[in-house]
Amino acid sequence: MSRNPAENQLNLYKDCQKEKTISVTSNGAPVGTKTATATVGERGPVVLQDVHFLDELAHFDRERIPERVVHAKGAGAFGYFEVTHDITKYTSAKIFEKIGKKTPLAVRFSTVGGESGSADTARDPRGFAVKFYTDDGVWDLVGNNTPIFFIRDPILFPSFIHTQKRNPATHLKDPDMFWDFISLRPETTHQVMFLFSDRGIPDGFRFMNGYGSHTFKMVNADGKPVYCKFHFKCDQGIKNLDVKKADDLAGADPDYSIRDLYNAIAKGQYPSWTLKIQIMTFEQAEKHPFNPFDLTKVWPQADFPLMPVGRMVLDRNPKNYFAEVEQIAFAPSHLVPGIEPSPDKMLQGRLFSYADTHRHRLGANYIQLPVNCPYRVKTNNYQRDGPMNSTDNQGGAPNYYPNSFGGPEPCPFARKLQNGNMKVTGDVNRYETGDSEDNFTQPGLFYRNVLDEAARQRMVTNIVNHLGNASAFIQERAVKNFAQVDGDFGRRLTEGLKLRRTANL
Ligand code: HDE
Repeated sequence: MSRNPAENQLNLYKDCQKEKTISVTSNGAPVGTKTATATVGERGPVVLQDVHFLDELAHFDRERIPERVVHAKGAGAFGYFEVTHDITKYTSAKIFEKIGKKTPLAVRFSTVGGESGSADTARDPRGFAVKFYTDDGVWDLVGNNTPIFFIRDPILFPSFIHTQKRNPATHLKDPDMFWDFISLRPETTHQVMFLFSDRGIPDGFRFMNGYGSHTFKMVNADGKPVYCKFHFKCDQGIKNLDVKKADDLAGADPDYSIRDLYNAIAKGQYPSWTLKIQIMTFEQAEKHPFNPFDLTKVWPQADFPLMPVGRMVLDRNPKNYFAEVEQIAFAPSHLVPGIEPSPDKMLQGRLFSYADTHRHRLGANYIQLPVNCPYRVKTNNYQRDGPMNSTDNQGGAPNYYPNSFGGPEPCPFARKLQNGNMKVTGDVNRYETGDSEDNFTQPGLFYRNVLDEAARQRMVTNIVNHLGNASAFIQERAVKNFAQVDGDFGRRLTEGLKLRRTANL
């Protein structure tokens, strides 16, 4: 029987072994037996001096690190990015230095709400996180397969995520929690429609686009900034799963997407994406009819056309899942000269959250782990010590700045680019954003222009089947919001929910 590369991994490993290896203890001493504990007599008890046994259990007891609070289930892969078009007039980031330049990278795709053992085919956004190991340090673009998000103020994120997770009493997913929050925060409408459309269940990880989603800032060698958005367009084309197939797979093969990616790469069918950017000048941003830093909106491509930049290819599977995927740590704060954050409040919130969660999940020295470290540069800085420091701790170099003893000096070129003049004025306040921005114009365009009639109907059915499980007053409030997108949308939902109720009687 022919087996696919994932099924056959252990045989492939065995075939590569040239000679037998000797098993040793964690302190490197050869092990005499792996199959018997040391006991008093044949029937026990076990003696405390069997330190090898104790060490095995103690290590086993600590095998799991906390799973990611969101995006816990995912798959990783490695590859490269190659520049195909010159964008040096916008950015001096070394990764985009010249056409043909290749930069190694790591990627992690994920679902968002489910735990580490949950089904890959859930209706959920997909994480699309890319780590570029550039000549100027690590740059992480930590995006999703959607160009927008549910909320526009980061203070709402913990609550929003709680509503997508389990009810604290029942430990079940709870449609009331989900739709209560969604319907109370109408800025979620655009992303919710995307989620319940066909693209809400991509066919694995190879057939979806990726988006940096936020507005970022690019700075060129003269220090001139522009705003930009990043889009990874899938070269394989878009493929989604229909609801029935996704449900079947959730039972029959909950690891469908991980398996699909692993086998494609192992068979040499390397997936690739074309990186494109949209550019908005500061002057255009001033005049733009809506807030260009609002993450619930797209920048219309007619006004801000997509420009090709390069190609991302994934051509290597992880050699060890824990070392290279579970421990990989992406952070929007991992930026390099030439790429900076915009004022987007959501991005600003994320600048804190990721490195913070890594310090909790992996420890203060998470960046020293091989998959995370900026291995293409020498890390000379003034950070020292901390748990699990696994380097030479920068030897005898001075650990304070300024110093007179040859410690690392700041780089004038980076100074020119980083955190250049940015004029900000305004009163410090807590500005409510739920209704202050337009919540329904772009969802209306999505409903009428992006979806065709069949896709519209599928989205309505998907929403009815999910929303129908929520309390009646929440259903009503949600439909009121959707009706503001388009009257026809509201009517269809009302009708669908009515039919569903009648059928259940
Ligand atoms: Fe995340 N998000 N997020 N997120 N996110 C995490 O960081 C957070 C948001 C995204 O494969 C966490 O390392 C806040 C938008 C991806 O390892 C955490 C806010 C987008 C991944 C976190 C957001 C994302 C994460 C959990 C609102 C798309 C998985 C584990 C301000 C543009 C990365 C971790 C991987 C993971 C916080 C919103 C994408 C808790 C506070 C918007 C792809 O730090």
